[in-house]
Amino acid sequence: MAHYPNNPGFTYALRPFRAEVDLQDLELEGEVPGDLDGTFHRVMPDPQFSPMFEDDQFFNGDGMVSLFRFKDGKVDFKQRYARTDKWELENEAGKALFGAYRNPLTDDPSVKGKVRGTANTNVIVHAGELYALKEDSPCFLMDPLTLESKGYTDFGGKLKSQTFTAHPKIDPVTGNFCGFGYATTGILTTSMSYFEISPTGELIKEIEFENPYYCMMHDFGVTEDYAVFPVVPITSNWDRLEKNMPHFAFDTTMPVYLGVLPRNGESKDIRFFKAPRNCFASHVMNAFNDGTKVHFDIPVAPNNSFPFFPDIHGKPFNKEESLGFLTRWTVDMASNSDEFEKSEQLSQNPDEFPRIDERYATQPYRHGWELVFDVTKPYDGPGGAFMAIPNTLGHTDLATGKEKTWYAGSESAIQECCFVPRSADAPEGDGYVIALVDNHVSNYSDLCIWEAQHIDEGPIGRVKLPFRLRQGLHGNWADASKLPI
Ligand code: V55
Ligand code: FE
Repeated sequence: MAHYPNNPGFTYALRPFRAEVDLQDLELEGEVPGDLDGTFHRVMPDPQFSPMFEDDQFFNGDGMVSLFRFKDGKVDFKQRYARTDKWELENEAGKALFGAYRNPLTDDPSVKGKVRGTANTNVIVHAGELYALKEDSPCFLMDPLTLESKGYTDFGGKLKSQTFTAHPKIDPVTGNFCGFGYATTGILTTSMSYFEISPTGELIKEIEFENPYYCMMHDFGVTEDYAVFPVVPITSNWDRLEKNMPHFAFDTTMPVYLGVLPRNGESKDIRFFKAPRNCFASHVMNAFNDGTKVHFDIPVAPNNSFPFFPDIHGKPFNKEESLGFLTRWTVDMASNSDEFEKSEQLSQNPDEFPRIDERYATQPYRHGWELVFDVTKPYDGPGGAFMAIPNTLGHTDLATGKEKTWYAGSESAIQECCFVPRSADAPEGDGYVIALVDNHVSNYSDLCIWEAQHIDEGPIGRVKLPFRLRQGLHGNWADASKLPI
């Protein structure tokens, strides 16, 4: 009998969910805007079987994709596993065959050489397909409406990169899907690739280059003219994998860089600018350029934010230093200096999971939304908090510097939010913000809806699930015009 590990990674708020679901016409409360016509897809790691190792990483779970379909004031719900090669092989065997996170040395010999991807990090509609993404593997395709799995794609044999980021950007001017891969030629390698995929799904460019050192490059920035790569020392090596230590570890002694590549350039054009100090950074809010000056907005913490990726020199996790604040890094491609021009803190609240009005991706912009960790507020969930809880939603007006927040209460955590424009041509930031709010005591999740610029007034409506979902990662709204209907 397979029992999940009896530890905080698999119990209480993180108990696996594992159920595929079909529900028509979810219960609604308050106002659910009747003219919203589109989909919200999101994904959570949700291990199909008990993992091989008790201390398995949250990031190692199989991707379970949820779909909220909004139309005519009603919301339907569907949930399916991304039936990756890994999922199929393990489903056939009735047990886990793949071992530790990013460590093929720990796999059952029967799956040697198989794609280890879980498609558990982000889901986004492009060219009529749902791309289900995990940064260590190729792009996995699903049907956006039925959630039927279609398998991995290499874009007709054209994409050289063996890996595909979970944090692509869609250029609102060209409609191109901008992505990258790291460790593109094999695990732990420093090879990188920047690529663009047309609105009809054709690979139209790929630029390969080298990173200064191997690191978890989880997200990046795209501006009108440049692709921007944060090099942060969440690193690894073969010795760690041979000893079955956690794949990644944080190194406080290594430099942080910002790599900038002209989108119309070639490998040799990349420049790496050195940050003023070592720091942790993960999710990018937005980036834009003013001529050769490149602005890159990202929550930055003075130290490691991931307790499950230990300090490489063995220092204990520092909860206070793990909190990040939205920061603007500026570098100049015309400068002779290889250092940052400026680093400016933009937020007073510890935040992560930044989002924008995606119609302003790559462009100067005004509005950002994020999850805030208000550590001054209590948490009354079962099992207690072993990490800071994203208990508050935030809105940052970058024009005025004003911030608004909404606290979810002591029993709840908020999942990553998503901006939905009121209409295709509404001004920037005019619309709604949606996010799952999980009550860890009553064990229900509501997909809450806020007026995007008045989140402090609380949700205007709730789409109610008859259960609580597991903590997830990322998701996106797709207008009906983008769906294969
Ligand atoms: C992240 C998440 C991942 C992963 C690597 O948030 C980095 C960061 C859900 O999987 O594999
Ligand atoms: Fe992410």
